[in-house]
Amino acid sequence: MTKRIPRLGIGGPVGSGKSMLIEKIVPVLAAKGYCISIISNDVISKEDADRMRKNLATERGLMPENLVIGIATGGCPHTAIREDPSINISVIEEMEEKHQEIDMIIIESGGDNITTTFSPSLADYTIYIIDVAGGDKYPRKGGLGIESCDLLVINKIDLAPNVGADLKVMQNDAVKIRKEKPHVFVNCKDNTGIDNVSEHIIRDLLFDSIPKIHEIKNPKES
Ligand SMILES: Nc1nc2c(ncn2[C@@H]2O[C@H](COP(=O)(O)OP(=O)(O)OP(=O)(O)O)[C@@H](O)[C@H]2O)c(=O)[nH]1
Ligand SMILES: [Mg+2]
Repeated sequence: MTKRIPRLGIGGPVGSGKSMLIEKIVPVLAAKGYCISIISNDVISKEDADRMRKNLATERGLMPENLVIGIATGGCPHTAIREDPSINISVIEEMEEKHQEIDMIIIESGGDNITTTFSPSLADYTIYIIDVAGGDKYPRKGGLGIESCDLLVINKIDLAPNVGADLKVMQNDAVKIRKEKPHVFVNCKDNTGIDNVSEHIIRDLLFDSIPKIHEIKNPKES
């Protein structure tokens, strides 16, 4: 009997940093011995999958090349991860048949709107990633993606001064709208917050104990 491999869904608006977040968390998880597979959805290209395969597999050997798969959905990104996730599920089932050594499958959604969510039949744990360049109003405007995901990532905090985004406002609004559910501030360029995101995944999706769980704090918390 094949085991069900844990599935992490990553969604968010176009260009918010979904692929770059994956490129940052995979090395952390690979260093801890996890075997990761990536499925990257896009509307008409497989560019992100090709880029991640090159960066993570071909050049750094962090995973086998055949464990990075691109899907060109041809339609609305949320359709392929929520209304009819059958293409993704059939790819995952094939991976489960052939590669029982995989510890986790990451599914990147195509860039979409703030109501994007994953079907529970596709993803077991979900991250929604926004970036500060959209303005500090973003968390309080809500939307199913922001409200219902297991972990909200607020990315590109290095750009906050350039766009006049107040991270404290974003933090307060994220707490208000998500109640006790967590959020993490991230800068994918310098790895701020990446260990924190990885710890959430290891603890809450893979259910592994981390030898030393740091207190989970956001960078701008005083
Ligand atoms: N300054 C800054 N740029 C970032 C950060 N994270 C990602 N970027 C840049 O943002 C752009 C988009 O990043 P991607 O990872 O391709 O975003 P994406 O969400 O996968 O994009 P789509 O899949 O096309 O929707 C790239 O040029 C990245 O280099 C960050 O933390 N800070
Ligand atoms: Mg991408």
